Amino acid sequence: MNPSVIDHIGVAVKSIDSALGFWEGVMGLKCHGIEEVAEQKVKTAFLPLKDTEVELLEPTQPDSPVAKFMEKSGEGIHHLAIRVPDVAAALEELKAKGIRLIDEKPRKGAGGALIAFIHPKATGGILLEICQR
Ligand code: CMX
Repeated sequence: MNPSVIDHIGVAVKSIDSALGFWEGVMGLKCHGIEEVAEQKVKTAFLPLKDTEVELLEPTQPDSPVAKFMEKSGEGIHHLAIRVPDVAAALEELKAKGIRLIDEKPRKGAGGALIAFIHPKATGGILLEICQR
């Protein structure tokens, strides 16, 4: 697997514009672009912080996974993303260990990364993303 760093922490928000008031206006982070990931029905904003980033996630549709998450848990930390050198190889390793996956194959995430999600039931309650840049 060879995990290296926490690539980003995903934070579910109702509105990226409002959330930036805090993350930029108060915390002094800088948003490096807003991108829509149509397949996931979310708009994302990345705010780099040294070797890692905060990713704000705003749902674009009521049936978005992030909208469903907020219905249940409200705004807050949604997922943790750990960087690996090879997502496909990491998925094979996880499959061989019988770990419950959400994505069986790598797919394209925001910022051109290759990503895959591991089910929270397999990780002790955290939605975990592995991410290759
Ligand atoms: N963190 C921790 N637990 C979570 C969770 C999250 N973000 N989202 C759901 N869960 C838990 C639920 O609380 C629920 O637990 P219980 O059974 O104990 O109540 C369980 O997982 C099942 O959740 P659910 O509400 O029934 O929802 P679904 O099964 O429909 O979907 C999940 C859950 C994780 C499979 C789905 O949200 C998913 O596929 N997520 C991955 C994709 C995603 O989140 N994309 C957005 C980010 C896009 C990006 O960064 O590019």
